[in-house]
Amino acid sequence: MSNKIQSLSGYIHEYQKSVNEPEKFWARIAESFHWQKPWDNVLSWDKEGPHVKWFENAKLNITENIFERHLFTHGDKAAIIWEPNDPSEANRIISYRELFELTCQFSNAMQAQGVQKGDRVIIYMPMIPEAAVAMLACARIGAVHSVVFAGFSSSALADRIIDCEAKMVLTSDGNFRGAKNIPVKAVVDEALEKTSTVERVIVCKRTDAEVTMTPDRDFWWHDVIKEESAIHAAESLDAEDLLFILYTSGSTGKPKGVVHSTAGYLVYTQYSFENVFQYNQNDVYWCTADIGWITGHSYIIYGPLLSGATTLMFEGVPTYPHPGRFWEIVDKYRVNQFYTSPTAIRALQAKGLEPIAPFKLDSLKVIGSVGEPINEEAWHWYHDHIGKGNCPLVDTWWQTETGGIMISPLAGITPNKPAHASLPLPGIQPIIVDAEGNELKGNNVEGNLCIKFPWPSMLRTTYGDHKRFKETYFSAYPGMYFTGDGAKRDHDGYIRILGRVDDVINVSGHRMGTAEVENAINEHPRVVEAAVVGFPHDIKGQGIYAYVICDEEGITQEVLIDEIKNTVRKIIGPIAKPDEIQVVSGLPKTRSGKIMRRILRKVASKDISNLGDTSTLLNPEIIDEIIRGAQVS
Ligand code: 7RM
Repeated sequence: MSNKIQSLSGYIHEYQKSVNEPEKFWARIAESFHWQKPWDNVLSWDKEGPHVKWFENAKLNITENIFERHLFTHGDKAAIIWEPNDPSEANRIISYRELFELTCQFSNAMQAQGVQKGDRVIIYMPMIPEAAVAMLACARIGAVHSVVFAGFSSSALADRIIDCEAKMVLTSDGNFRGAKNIPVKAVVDEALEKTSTVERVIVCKRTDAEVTMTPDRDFWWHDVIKEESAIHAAESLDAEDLLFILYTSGSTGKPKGVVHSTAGYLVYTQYSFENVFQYNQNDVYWCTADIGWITGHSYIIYGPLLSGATTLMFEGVPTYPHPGRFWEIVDKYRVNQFYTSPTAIRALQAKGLEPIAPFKLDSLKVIGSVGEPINEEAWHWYHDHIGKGNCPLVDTWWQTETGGIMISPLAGITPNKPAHASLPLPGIQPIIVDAEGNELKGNNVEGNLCIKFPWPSMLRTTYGDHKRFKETYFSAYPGMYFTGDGAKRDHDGYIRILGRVDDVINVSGHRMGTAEVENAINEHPRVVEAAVVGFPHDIKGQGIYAYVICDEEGITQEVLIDEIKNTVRKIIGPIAKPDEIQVVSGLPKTRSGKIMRRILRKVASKDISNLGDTSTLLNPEIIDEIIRGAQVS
């Protein structure tokens, strides 16, 4: 039943099998799940499309694999432990049986409100169990969920609703996050002024904030479930039916809807969860991500629940009401596997050792990192002070597009090497290529990271735009998936991720497209042109640095900069707000009109020792002005 790898030699053996006979390998892994009808074909791969199908023509429902498959053995086991933002409020512990009933009941409610198989449902909710119920109920009835991080602005929310033509929005009256009480229903109302497809809004009561309810459109969660039974037969889905859409930023244009389908995602998230974290049946597992990101989808909800695990869901933030909050929770529930971001680690590291001192942390067996490169200093701090030197640290590299963890140590099995994502999981064939696409074989090489063979949880398309999918991921190196990351294979064959090589910046583990931030800045009426780059930031990994050309007449730079920051907050959300804005009179451009970002990146990083060749610039004199401006700002 279990597909858990037990040793390094076991890993090497499995890996070999997965590369030599991928279809046979994945068929064996997939056998442990519940299929309403088996597949005809494990993999079909059309390189030209490109089109990938896994477990073709199989029928299943992912929630049957979470609930029906486990109920007899562990119906009473805790599925979700929910810890509220405020430690003085009561927690909730929800068994598999209870979660099943809540899911069925909400499935009935959504259907009664007109949602059918294939319809898109937006989930814009805080970290409360109902958000998990919302995702699972969509999956149960075959609706396609698209979770939008509840920190995004109304216009970012509207863009996503419009792109996927959502029929329903699930939200709350408000969100508690640290000391903040955020009125999210009002954000939804504002977004819906710009959209036309949403027929129903279901509002879950959380903060008791005053909200406006639009008649015939808005309904309370507790009202719509009242009359519904807790029994619901799962919809029969095709292996390749859409499970969800999740929007993510790229180097160009608006965020794109990454599409994940049912069967492959199920198989891969469960397999990778069990193996990377080496989960044992009585363990308590905690991932601190938000369900608005892929990490929340795959490793708070689907991977753990498919494994019958107890998954902890935390509503709050690391430093509220005190900087020991994470460690207090670890001790309270005796958490065994803890998975967080380098940004959280660096922020807590900056608070010193005092906040950790009151806590034992002796239940921890595995600690994990995700979302951005973890620097060696943070790695060691995490390993020594949280893992107490005896927990394997899994540095997991993966992406929204990959659906699951691709390159990572397996806890306690793969020897730990600081700041190295290390080795690919079975079934994953990463290669490092040079600019021309030649594979750089052997060790001690550095280049761009591609994946040369399909894996079950890979994205199938970008919603409504297959051409964009092909262009974004399969055109740089035809026939291969290009990740957008640079990587190095060291002398031992261990992979180290070097970060993005495209115009994507990673701020606190959140992906931002420079073009997306530039477009938001350009919305300010006084902005003539903007160029955005990333720069190294002690806590956030990268910060956002914007160079703007503005009409400054009758306004001080200070006010202008404040206004521009607010424009970005309004258009995208607080996470995209630039850390630095420098007003300039021009931008360094090549004769073909392209902004020379390399120079802007160097100046933003305060590294002007070697600006490289600037002879092709149309306006080389601008560099001195930019350097001078950067040093005073
Ligand atoms: C899971 C997630 C993806 C981008 C990716 C990388 C960066 C993620 C690591 C990492 C170094 C890691 N999905 N990234 N994990 N870089 N080491 N362990 O974060 O779609 O939001 O971001 O994040 O650049 O391309 S994501």
